[in-house]
Amino acid sequence: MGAKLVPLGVTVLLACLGACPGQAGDAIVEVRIAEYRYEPAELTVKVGTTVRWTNDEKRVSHSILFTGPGGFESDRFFPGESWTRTFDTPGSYPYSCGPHPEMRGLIEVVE
Ligand SMILES: [Cu+2]
Repeated sequence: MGAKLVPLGVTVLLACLGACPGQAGDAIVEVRIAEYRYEPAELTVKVGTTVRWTNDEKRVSHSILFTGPGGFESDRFFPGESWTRTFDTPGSYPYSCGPHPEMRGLIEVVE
């Protein structure tokens, strides 16, 4: 019995190493940052989702500055680096970039 369950668990784990869009909880959704833009700029995710922003620029650093209530700014992160946040509460999370306020994004977190 147990011998049959283990391979299934391994298969599920491998399948979700990247992103598991549309799956509730424990998923990672990627946002790429390039040419002073967040791509995608707007995302809707389920509660429990982790969003990972990756800096794909050549030389400029960026941050994620949440501008809503209780907002805060991430550390600046450089090309090749990433920053993650897990969203455990439904709501609307607008953000911009600390050093580049013209960069805008939005995470909508739903049940
Ligand atoms: Cu920036």
